[in-house]
Amino acid sequence: WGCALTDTDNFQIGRSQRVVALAGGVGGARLADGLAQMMPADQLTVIVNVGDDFSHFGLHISPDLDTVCYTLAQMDNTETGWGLAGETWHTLESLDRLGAETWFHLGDHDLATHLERTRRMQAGDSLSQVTASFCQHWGVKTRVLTATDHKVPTLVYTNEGTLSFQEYFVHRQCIPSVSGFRFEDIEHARPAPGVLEALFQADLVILCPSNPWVSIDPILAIQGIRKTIEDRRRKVDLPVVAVSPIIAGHTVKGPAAKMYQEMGLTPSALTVANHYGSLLSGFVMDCQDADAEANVQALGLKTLITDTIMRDRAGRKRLAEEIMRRLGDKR
Ligand code: FO1
Repeated sequence: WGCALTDTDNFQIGRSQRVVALAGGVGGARLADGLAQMMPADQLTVIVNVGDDFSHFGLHISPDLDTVCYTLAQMDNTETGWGLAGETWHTLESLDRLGAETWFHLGDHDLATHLERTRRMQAGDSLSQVTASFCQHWGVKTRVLTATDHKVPTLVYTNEGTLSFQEYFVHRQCIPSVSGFRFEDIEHARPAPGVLEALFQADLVILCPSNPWVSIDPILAIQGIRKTIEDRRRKVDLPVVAVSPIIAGHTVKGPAAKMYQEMGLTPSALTVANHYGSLLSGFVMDCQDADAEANVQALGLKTLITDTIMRDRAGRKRLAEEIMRRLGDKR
């Protein structure tokens, strides 16, 4: 599989290394967990995509927030990457008997999250407030921020019409051919409390190996977020590192490579590096893509070539340590 791994045991996190990670679903949650394993909790902030959020059975569902928090709380179902370990499905079975929609699998324990989040938001709490409270109850010490408290549902333009994200991703299993995306009402969205402050104070920003189109772009598109990162890149040479979610033309999980193909772009680590353009100072790619290193460096990027597949919690931590050690400084 991976390439010869450098030893990272002697790596010590820099004292003032405040890290901000931008994350979407499974890949993002896993690297966030790797970072959380190796950093003091008060030095790591994870900003999470909310474009996948939707209302289902009248419940406000935030899949990426739940995936990140469940993973950081070590409560996650490690096979699927989403939902809870040890889940039961009695409610779903009863819904099925009622002829209700069951394409989106809501587990009995997971339902508590959606019920309580919905109740609190209907009582006037923001998604940020609910997230902070849930993290406390789940014992998540890392700061998890919603990218925005505004509803910015991702719409997917496909050959079967414009689909909501979960309709495309789960109900249609990513089969329709994609031609574009829209983050609805994004022009009215503002960064959630703490987001810009975290970016202003960051010593390193990491774009996790999530889907660039529908997990990272929806965060960067929120007013002020991309600009703040770019300003600090220019003014204080802030290191901004992306981890390619595409390895040898494919993803470990999810439709990112298929989306690139359908958008007329070659799915590759180089394409991902170009996707983020001037935002980056560094790029992490898998050893299977080592042949593309020179082309990525030609974009002016520092590169880290390593085994980017996170097979277990130790693998997540190793990748996080390598990124911090090799690309974490301004040098
Ligand atoms: N993904 C699926 O492929 N099938 C499901 O039935 C499903 C249910 C589900 C329930 C709660 C939750 O938080 C996530 C869930 N996901 C499911 C994953 C979700 O669609 C994706 O994690 C994100 O939206 C994309 O990263």
